[in-house]
Amino acid sequence: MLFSNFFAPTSKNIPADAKIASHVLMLRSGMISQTASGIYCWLPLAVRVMEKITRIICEEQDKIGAQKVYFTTIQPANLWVESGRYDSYGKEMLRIKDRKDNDFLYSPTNEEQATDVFRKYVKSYKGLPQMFYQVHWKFRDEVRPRFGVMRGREFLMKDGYSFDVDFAGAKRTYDNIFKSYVKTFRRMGLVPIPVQADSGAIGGNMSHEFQILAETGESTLYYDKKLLSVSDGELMTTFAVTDEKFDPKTSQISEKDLVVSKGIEVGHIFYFGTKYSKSMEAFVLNENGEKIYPEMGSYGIGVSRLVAAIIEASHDDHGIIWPESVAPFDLALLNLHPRDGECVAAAAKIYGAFSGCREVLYDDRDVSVGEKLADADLIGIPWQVVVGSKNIGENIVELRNRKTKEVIKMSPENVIERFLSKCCCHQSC
Ligand code: P5A
Repeated sequence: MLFSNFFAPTSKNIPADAKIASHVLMLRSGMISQTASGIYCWLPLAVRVMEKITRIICEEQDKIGAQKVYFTTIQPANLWVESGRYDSYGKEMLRIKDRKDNDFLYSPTNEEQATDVFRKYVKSYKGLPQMFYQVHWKFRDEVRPRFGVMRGREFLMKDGYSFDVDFAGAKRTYDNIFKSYVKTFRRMGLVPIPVQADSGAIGGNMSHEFQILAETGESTLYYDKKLLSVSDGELMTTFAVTDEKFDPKTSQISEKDLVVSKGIEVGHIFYFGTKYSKSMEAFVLNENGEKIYPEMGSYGIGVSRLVAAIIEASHDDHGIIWPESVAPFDLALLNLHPRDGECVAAAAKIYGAFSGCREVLYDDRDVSVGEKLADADLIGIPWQVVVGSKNIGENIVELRNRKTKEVIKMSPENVIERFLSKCCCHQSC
């Protein structure tokens, strides 16, 4: 992609309500554009990141047998009347009427709809277990939308719903999801802290939040410092709670191991038994022809929030530092002197060699060296290949690491070789 054609409207005028790094950096780098309070358009850089995040999530979901669907963003109100949540959900729900005066709503979550699809088609215990997930937009009319996409009103969520024949099955599913979430967040370069949580409006009696540590987080976490070094299996039993639940008198964490930090909730999982299957009469028949109500759970990841959360966890004074797995591009190619024929030829050669194999943002703009370097640091692509007049006479370019700031001088051919040897796209490269 040529930067001169790329729609990343970088900006220096940041509104005063942008108070945290991720909000400021997303606006400065032209990732998002606000359209109303808590409602944002997602521009190309942000979409590239969100799609990488989505892909990691979907791969990990598919591995544990969850099946991707699309429920709808608009639901009929009667499903929520059946579950009893139509009134209790309150003002966070955006209520809509169609032309025939029927009541609808914009999905804040989809437990009812998942239960409805299930009950229409699964009639026997042989159809269990079952697990669906989607990555879809939600709307919650939050009292205080803030911090940009971190707490939006419209936001993208991965939401999953499981149906099991009994508690033992539901617990197995819950544990599998738990482990899969740990892997999912780690693949994004994050350190997830699972926290025992309340289940709030979703209901139920077993629930974990997945938090990542960040000074700007809205949650206060109390956790055992062992959490940062235990194995994935032990994570579930090592102790962490949010402030609402922390009581120093009954705490299982010894004083010397206790750490108090701020966190961002990037995921939340719930086991709620037969709450929805019973209220919505979603039952199957067992071997003896008796009714059983499936044991359910629901599992959420804040996909759009993750874009901001990853920035909170990984940035410096100059801008964003994307982990490679979610970076909008693999490489930033900076031609510092676009009027110098040798530089143009070298940059074109490198760009051409990666075509179709590596995602490269080629800064071919006729702007100052300072602006190019500053924009590259702001946008935060993990590797920068810098082509400049001084070095190119000796057939040298600089490979810079955005995170470590390490600079390695090498020939354009070596840069090409280095990145293509990691390539697994099965093309002719
Ligand atoms: C679980 C899946 C649920 O809605 N129902 C379906 C359950 N859980 S949750 O905790 O309410 O939300 C799941 C994750 O979505 C993110 N999130 C948000 N992101 C941005 N803006 C918001 N206003 C917002 N609300 C929730 C969080 O990451 C949360 O963990």
